[in-house]
Amino acid sequence: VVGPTMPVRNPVAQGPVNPPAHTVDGFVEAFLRELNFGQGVLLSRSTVNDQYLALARTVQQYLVAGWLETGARRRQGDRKIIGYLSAEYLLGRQLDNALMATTLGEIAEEAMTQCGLDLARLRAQEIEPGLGNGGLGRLAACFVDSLATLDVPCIGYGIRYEYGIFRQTFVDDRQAEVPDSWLSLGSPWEFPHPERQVRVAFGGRTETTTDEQGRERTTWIPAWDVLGIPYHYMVPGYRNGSVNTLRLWSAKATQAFDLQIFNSGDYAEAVRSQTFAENISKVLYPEDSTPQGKELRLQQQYFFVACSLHDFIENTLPRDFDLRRLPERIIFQLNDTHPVIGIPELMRILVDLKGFEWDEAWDITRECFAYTCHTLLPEALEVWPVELLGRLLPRHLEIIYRINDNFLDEVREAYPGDADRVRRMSIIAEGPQRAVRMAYLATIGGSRVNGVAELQSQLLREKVLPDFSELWPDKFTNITNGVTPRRFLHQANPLLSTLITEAIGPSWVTDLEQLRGLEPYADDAGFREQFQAVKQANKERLYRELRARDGLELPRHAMLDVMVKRLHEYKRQTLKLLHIVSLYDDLISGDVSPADMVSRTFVFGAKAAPGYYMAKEIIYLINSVGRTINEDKRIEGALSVAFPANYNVTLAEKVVPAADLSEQISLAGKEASGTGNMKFALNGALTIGTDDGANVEIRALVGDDNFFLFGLTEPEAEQLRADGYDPKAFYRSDEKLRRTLDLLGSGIFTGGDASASAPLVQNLLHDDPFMALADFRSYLDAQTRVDEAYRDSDAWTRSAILNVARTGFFSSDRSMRDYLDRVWLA
Ligand code: CJB
Repeated sequence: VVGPTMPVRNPVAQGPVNPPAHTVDGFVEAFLRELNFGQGVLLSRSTVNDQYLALARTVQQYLVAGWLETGARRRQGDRKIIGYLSAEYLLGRQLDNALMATTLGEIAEEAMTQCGLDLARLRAQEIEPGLGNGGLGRLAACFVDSLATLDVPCIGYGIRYEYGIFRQTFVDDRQAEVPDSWLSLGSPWEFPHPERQVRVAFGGRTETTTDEQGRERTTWIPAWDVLGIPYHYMVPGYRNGSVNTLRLWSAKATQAFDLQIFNSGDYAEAVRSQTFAENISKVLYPEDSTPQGKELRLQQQYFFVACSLHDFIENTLPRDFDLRRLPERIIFQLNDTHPVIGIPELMRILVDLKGFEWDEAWDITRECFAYTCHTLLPEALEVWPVELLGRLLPRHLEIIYRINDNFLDEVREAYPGDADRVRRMSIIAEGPQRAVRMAYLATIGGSRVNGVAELQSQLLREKVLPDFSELWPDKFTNITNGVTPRRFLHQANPLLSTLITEAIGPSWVTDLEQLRGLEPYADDAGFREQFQAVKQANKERLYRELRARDGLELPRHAMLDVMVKRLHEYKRQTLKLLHIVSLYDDLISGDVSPADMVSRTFVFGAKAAPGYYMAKEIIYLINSVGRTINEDKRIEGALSVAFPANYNVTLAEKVVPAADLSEQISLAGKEASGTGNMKFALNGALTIGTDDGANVEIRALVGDDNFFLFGLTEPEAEQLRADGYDPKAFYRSDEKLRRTLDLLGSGIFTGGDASASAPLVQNLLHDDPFMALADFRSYLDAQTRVDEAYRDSDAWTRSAILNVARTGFFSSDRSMRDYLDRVWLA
């Protein structure tokens, strides 16, 4: 037990107290202090959870000084702040990241050993905050990491969901969802600030009056409100002492319960309004790309945006700040359409609450927002029924109407007599149910619009928002996504990281283009051998993990062929499945003997939105096919399939470094960017992929020889659709495809019940919306090229090294610099 004396500080001291000494002894002492005084237990009586919580708090002590110092520095300066508005942050575990940022890894390891504890065990105790669905949420997490590392002032704003993305389990091969109670064992990484609560109103009506000067003033008289409580999280930069803030909002009822009703004995009724209000931040919508038109989702969006704007204007800006200069101090980046309601909210603040004239407020507002579009799927562009928006946010709807009226006047002026264009460009979609097109509002109300990879940005201009890009060509730009090299290479792949550092020195971690320096090593036999040994060690680490986590037994030596991402038809896990079935067919029909086949282990990881029927059927069939193949002794282990449940960031950190082959096989023109594709290439997997999303740029950088391209291009796919795509025709004309689909539909994978595979098989034969059958032949041919390449392990390793060396472009540090140049400081 640490002694009771605490150093007494001068109460007028302005700076933070010093962190514990950066030594094993200093760490041990701080840890025991946290355990004793924070958790209230003795080491000898403590649970693993106590130890983890104390450890997390200890590491934080080292970060807090930098955080307070960064905050003070930011407040003194007048640099523009990036207000990143995102409904999702898929952060992954915090402890490892904090240890890495503070260089405390070895000290913590030794300190725990001295306490008789195992750091790895404590690490494993952390439940990752799964406050996002997939790519979009993970991108936000990479971006805030990079901004802190670049020492750029940023506040990440979002929602502190009480339950994050559901935990996936499999029951009889089908997905079942379990709530993700990530907070249940305590949450050491957050700092709640209930005293900084913000009141957010909803519903009601508006009233317009005329003041003495004859000016109209509108007041919103809401019907109900909730409180937003901010929780602060530290976002440490990489070893630069700079620590930014993530501010996530939690909803709380304005009144805990109705005492009178409670006293009358109706307990359920007494807490009804509390439950209603607090539902707002209860759970993350488990939708990816397909917005659910749920009232609660709109409430969530307005809730966190209103809290964030209020927080910035009232609490972050200096008192009496002249709001005409707002664009000098803030740019709110809209991470997809989810926070777009912020545009009318800022107009409401400026016009209704601060007394600005409309035009001046509009000029300010437009400078304060920029919009990133992450999709090409029309169904993923959010629209809100006018009726719903008007009921929930009546004043905002009026503001949107006025924005639209003014904008359409501009269109009429630019294109006289073109009524059709006016209709097309209106924020309000007419029809049986009038609706507000949030992407249009974002484009009109923002200073810049960007896509997330070259191809998608081009298609965004040409197909999704063509009228807008014609009207304002300069508003549109591309910023190709990136991933943080800290988490996804340095931390997730320590062996490769060490190998790289030995070759080219350590500064690649914050300057990823330096990986170019590895190119000559691709021709160095000794280096290739080391590289292969790293890959093999990473595979074995993954297999150990899958054995412990999922009870899976996988062969040590096989090509590791990986497809991990959300389950979506456009991503075409089905095409991967057809490939596996076709190889199985080769084996059981005797066309190929197991000894002649390149052994492969297929790893899937994918969650399906709970309401997405076809996606869940696909999961069921992957599991059924996998089970059948794994149990079939005839094929002598030539193929095996692993589908660990609940793929998340933590598992990704083990999967990505182990992969040989990265499957990026979406139908061209559908995947906006992909970021998994970048993580795999950076960790030395070769990609088999279509000409889609950021694959295009990956291929251009790594070179055709180091990438397996297949499939229709976007214009070809469009042409095929225009000509009347008939999947049956492909089925009839390609014998291998016919055998494969027939085998999949035969019932041999589903306990003899052919009807169990019918939903997917029939869908492919009769509809196949993402043209898996059209690309099947080309995909199989590319997989044959993969086999050939893999047989020459030296050449394969050479390609793998070149993938690492040439993908430094995909650092999110570079993405952030691009945003600074083209959007935020442009
Ligand atoms: N994306 O994860 C989502 N959710 C959406 O609702 C829309 C798009 C993904 O965003 C990633 C980050 O930009 C992209 O890499 C990915 O292609 C896209 O599907």
